[in-house]
Amino acid sequence: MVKIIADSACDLKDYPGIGFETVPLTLSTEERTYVDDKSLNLHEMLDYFYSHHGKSSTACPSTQAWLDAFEGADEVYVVTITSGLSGTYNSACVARDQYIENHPEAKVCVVDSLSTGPGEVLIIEKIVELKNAGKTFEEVSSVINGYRDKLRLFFGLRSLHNLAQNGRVSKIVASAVGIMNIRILGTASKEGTIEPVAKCRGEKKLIETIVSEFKKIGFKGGKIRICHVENEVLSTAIVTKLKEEFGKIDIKSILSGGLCGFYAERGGIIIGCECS
Ligand code: X90
Repeated sequence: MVKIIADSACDLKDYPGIGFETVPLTLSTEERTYVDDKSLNLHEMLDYFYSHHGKSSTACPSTQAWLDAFEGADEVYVVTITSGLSGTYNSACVARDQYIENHPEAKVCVVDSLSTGPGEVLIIEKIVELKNAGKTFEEVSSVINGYRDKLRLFFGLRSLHNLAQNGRVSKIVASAVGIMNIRILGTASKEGTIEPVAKCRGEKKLIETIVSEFKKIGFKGGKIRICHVENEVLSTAIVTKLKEEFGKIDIKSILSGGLCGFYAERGGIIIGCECS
């Protein structure tokens, strides 16, 4: 049996027609823990974290959680959030080694997305496409990292509070935002870490800057996936603008899951695109 397994930072709940599962990260304060699975209520979770003034943190899936998801499969593809910001990739690799030790006939390929959310989605969709075209494990694993390297990720955030509090971005970078109406536009570096690109006053300016970044990287109309944190208005505006600029493109937008919602924060948006 073939399984495609991603951590919950991919924001997908289901992927019909293929053996797809997600393994949750968790989000905690000293008094409460949220498991980022299908049952999570994003709105309630965000309300809780905004009303909580103590420390909050996140944790990657345990090796055992990955092993439980692998169970029953003899061909596994794992897609994780960037190893530059999370221990998730590492725990998946430990699980892969253990699984192969106990199931010597099984094949497991772990892909470090060097990205999150929509970047993971593009990789998952590519694996599905290759499997549906009848590609073998060896064929898929030999091309998937090359595909990953052609992806780019951008994000527009209203606040970097949770990223800074958890040491994922420097306090100096974070202090530039949080001021009324300022949005920070950032990108994933080649190493899968956060790189600030520009500060934008208002969402109109943010959209314009996204379009000019897309032009700068030589975007030619590849696939685009977006996740938003309760900001349907912004995601719709971005979809409209990108179609206007680049013509007919395959572009889809979804609501974020818990992990990206917590870090991108309310109003935030994350955009992944193919860029060859
Ligand atoms: O292991 C853990 O506890 C998870 C830590 C994840 C930390 C960062 C998540 C970022 C999500 C923010 C904007 C996108 C930045 C992506 C750059 C590669 C969303």
